[in-house]
Amino acid sequence: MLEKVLIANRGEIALRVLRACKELGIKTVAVHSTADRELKHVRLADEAVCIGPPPSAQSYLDVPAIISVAELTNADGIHPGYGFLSENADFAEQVEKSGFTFIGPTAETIRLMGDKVSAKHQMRRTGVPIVPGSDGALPDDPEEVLRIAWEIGFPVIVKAAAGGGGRGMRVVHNEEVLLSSIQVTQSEAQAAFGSPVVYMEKFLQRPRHVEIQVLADGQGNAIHLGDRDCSLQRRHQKVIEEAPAPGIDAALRNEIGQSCVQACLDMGYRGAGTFEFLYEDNGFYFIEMNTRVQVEHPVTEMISGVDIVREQLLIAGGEPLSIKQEDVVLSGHSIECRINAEDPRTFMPSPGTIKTFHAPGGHGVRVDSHVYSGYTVPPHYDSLIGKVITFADTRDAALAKMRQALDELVVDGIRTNAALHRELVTDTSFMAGGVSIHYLESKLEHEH
Ligand code: MV4
Repeated sequence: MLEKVLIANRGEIALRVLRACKELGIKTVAVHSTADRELKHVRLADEAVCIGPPPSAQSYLDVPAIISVAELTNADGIHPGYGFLSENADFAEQVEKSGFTFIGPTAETIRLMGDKVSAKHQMRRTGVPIVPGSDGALPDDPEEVLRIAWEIGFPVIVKAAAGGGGRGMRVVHNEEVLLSSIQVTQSEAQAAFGSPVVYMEKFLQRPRHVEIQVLADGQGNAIHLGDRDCSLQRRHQKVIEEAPAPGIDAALRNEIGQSCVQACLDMGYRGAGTFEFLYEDNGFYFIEMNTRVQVEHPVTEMISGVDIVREQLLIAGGEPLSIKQEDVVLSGHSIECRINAEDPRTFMPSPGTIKTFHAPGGHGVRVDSHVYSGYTVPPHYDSLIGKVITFADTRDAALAKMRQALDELVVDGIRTNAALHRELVTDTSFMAGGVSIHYLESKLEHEH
């Protein structure tokens, strides 16, 4: 079992990891920038070490500094949270080579899933349904590329193999602009990721974003914890997530969950992970896998009763999974609203000092947040200041709880997106369930 964990992150997820460690009797080490001395988890940690100035590149992304602190404090595990170094295979490798446990999959797995072409290959091998497209990277021969595009059928989407999360992709509607679009995407990919490799897929026009949460121990055991719908997003930033995804056939849900479990077993996956799918016309199409804990993990915890971060720590400590698939009972419905420090009109980050903070509460209400009255949101990092999560027997009841929770929430002194959430939880289309990935952006376009 792990005895002391270094938390290589900040904000709400650092606090989330700290709480899970404390509950398991694991000591904690916080590393933080000079801008983050006042973070709640820094105060709660057994030890805290400042690792650099505010810019992430000189603190939360400084691999030698983080590993030095692990050595100095005698930590045995490093939890990367999400963002920052969480999906950096080189970091995972360095952590392990320095004799520490990386709380996540192996560097090899992170690399395999980080390359979207090899990730799709891996899924094809298991039989996880994928978006129809080029079988691997696009070839150089223009004739060949055109043949592939016609076989897929326009519109197509060209994506960087090293991209993901919406970076490095381009929709192509006809043959005339195909080759030039590929060239532009290749140059952008080279500049952004250092690799020009691109692949092609059928462009799905009105899908939903549905993802499956998995846990695997790397010892031959894997389970899934059902799905989440994360379709409500703006510019690839999720705004509201929920579990389960509304209106999905139970047999299909189990089938897709089982195929994700099989993929975990086939690649020897270890840790928590998420399989991302586009869902359209009752079909699931794999696009990417995330090899980290995600912001929206609480909605799955609420409907499954499984503490995902606790499981990450137990798996990293070498414990076999204690939960079998038969033991996983998904019940009720959970919704998460991401509260951001941002301008409600421009969506620009709006850092500053929170004069008053009151978290909502009550039965079925959970708030994952590191902020408090008097806390200053620094301008250097992402603007997430907390997550309001509700859980109830039904989706309608979880929505009703969310309306009440948002009415109770007070964040004074800075601008936030709380008003947008209040509007969304009374939006008729969202309330009906199952809106597409384009819904929020088109609503904002029409109403603002
Ligand atoms: C797509 C797509 C439509 N067709 N792939 C964007 C983020 C990255 N994870 C993949 N993305 C998309 N891939 C095909 N073949 C549409 C998107 C997409 C999207 C996906 C999930 C959530 C929000 C999105 C917003 C715009 C586009």
